[in-house]
Order: sequence, then structure tokens, then C-alpha cells
Amino acid sequence: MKPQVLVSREVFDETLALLNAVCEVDSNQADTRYSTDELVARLQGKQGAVISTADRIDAGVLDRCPGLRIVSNVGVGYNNIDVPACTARGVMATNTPGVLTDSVADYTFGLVIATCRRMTEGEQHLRSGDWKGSFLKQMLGHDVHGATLGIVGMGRIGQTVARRASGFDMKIIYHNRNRIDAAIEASLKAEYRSLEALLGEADIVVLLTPYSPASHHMIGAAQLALMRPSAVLINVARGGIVDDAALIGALKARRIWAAGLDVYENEPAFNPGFLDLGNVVLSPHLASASEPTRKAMAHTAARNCIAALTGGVPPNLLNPETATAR
Ligand code: 8YV
Repeated sequence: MKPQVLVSREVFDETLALLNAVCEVDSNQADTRYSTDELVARLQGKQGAVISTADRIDAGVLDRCPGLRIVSNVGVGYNNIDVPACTARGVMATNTPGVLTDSVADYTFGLVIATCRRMTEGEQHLRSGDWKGSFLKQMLGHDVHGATLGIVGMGRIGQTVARRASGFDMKIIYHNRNRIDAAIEASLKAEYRSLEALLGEADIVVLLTPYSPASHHMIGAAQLALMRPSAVLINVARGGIVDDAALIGALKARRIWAAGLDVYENEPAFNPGFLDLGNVVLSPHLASASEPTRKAMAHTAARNCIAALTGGVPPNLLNPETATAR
């Protein structure tokens, strides 16, 4: 009998074809968001779950789905999965690193430029019908080229953003839990700073660190107060890393100049205070959303799931203990 797999959200036909070749697939092609109870109900009798980063898999869910052997996230960030709880129950957990790095780095730069050069504000002005022609002091922004870029989280995506930044002649400073290899630092021309020093020095602060209890509200009122009044904050990492209420306060009071955001606390019910502000560029969690990248993410998740259910070791296994325990 083929292994049974739930795909919790809509995926591409090619992704389904990959899975259907080996598994019996129940896919939520209607793309409705399951509540926890609905997710648990659909997971009954399933050995595999291909899930979205919006689905929470914790000890409670795992205990109600005793047949589950693999939880395969369509996404690189996996703060929606309690990995130790999976490990304790012998359930494999996987994510999709690598395939989205370049697209997220591209998008990060898009947000940097849009925010510094007030692109969405300009578009709104034009669409409103208020544009009276071009004049010298109209909607003045900040230059991206030559600015000091502070990257918080120097993993794959952070390093790729740093490579993009060198094309803009930017000075690159970074903060990371662990200082990166000296040779990589040198090749990126990136200088290490404490978080506090980075916040005080950077013209543009880009957050690319994973979310965990340790990074919860890593940027709150105290950290925003360290930033320059002319500085820009960009978050493409995860909601919860920034205290959104504190950020709204800082933007309103012009304690920092502007922000560009792709992620929010409590997505998709983000803080409506952002909507009253002109100095913030908002996008709905789109950083990885190019067609080739989203396909690569879905296919990678499918392959991780198939490997686990056919006796292999998934390429992106987050808890290798579960493979050795088999
Ligand atoms: C999404 C992301 O998961 O990979 C991640 O961690 O946050 C995104 O790429 C995306 O929302 C997929 O649905």
C-alpha cells in the first residue's frame, strides 16, 4: 500500500505529480486555511504532511496524529514546527533551504530601494490624481548606493544580500549569533559589529535572522532608539522579530526615517497602525514568491517527504536523530 500524504495547501500540478508517483495524496487544492482541528482531522491515517509555514505543528498536534512520520515544510523558516517535539516522537522534520536564497535577496533589495526612494508613496501620489508635475524638492529620498548596510543574520540569504550590496558600492556591516568565517567575511567585505553598534551605524538595517524565542522582539523600542533618525529598517525575515507596535511608534514620531516590511506579527492580521503611515512600504509576505522559486520550494518539500516515506534520508532533514533511530 502506498504511503498516505496530506498536502495542507495548494501546490503546483508538477508537485502533485511527483508525490502521486509514490504516495496516496490528499491535497488541499482549494487552498483554504485549516484550523488546528481541521489539520489534525485531515492528518488521520497519514504518514506524511507537506505543510505551509502558516500551519503549526506542535506536541499537541503530533500526539493527535500518531501515524505521522514526516512533517515537510514548504519554506526555509520552520518556527511553525516544534522540532524537539517531532524528534521526541521519531517524526522527521524538513524545510527548503537554498532554493529561495536568490529570490529573497532580490526582493530584499527591491524593498530597500522602494523604501529609500519612496517608490510606493510616489505611485500612490500619481494614482490619487494629485501629481502636478516634477519639481526640485519633490519626494526626496535617500540614496542606496554608497550607504552603510547593516545585515542582521548573516546566513545564506544575508550573504547573498551582501553580494548584491557590493554592486551598489555599499559599506557592509553585519551582526550574527556567531561571527562568520574570516575568509567569507573578507570575500564579502563585511565587518562584524555588535547588534547595538550596527544599529547606531547603519543607514539601512536589514533583518534576515530566523525567528525563535531568542529573537522575539529583538528590535523593540530600545533598539529603535539606537538607530539614526535618518535610518531605514527592512524586515523580510519573520514577524515577531520586530515589536510592530514599537516600530509604528518610532515611524510616527520619526525616530527612524522609514521601514520596508514583508512580514508582520500575527500574519495575516497585521497591526492596522501601519496603514496610517506614509513612511512604510508594506508587502504581504512575498519575498520568495517568484514562480520558479515557489515551484522549487514545493518540489523540494515533496522530495523530502518522498525520501522519508521510502526509507531514505530527506536531503533537508532538521532532526537527523530521527534517521539514525530507524
Ligand atoms: C514562505 C518563508 O514560507 O521560506 C520561508 O520561511 O517565509 C516564505 O518563503 C512562503 O510563505 C511560502 O508559503
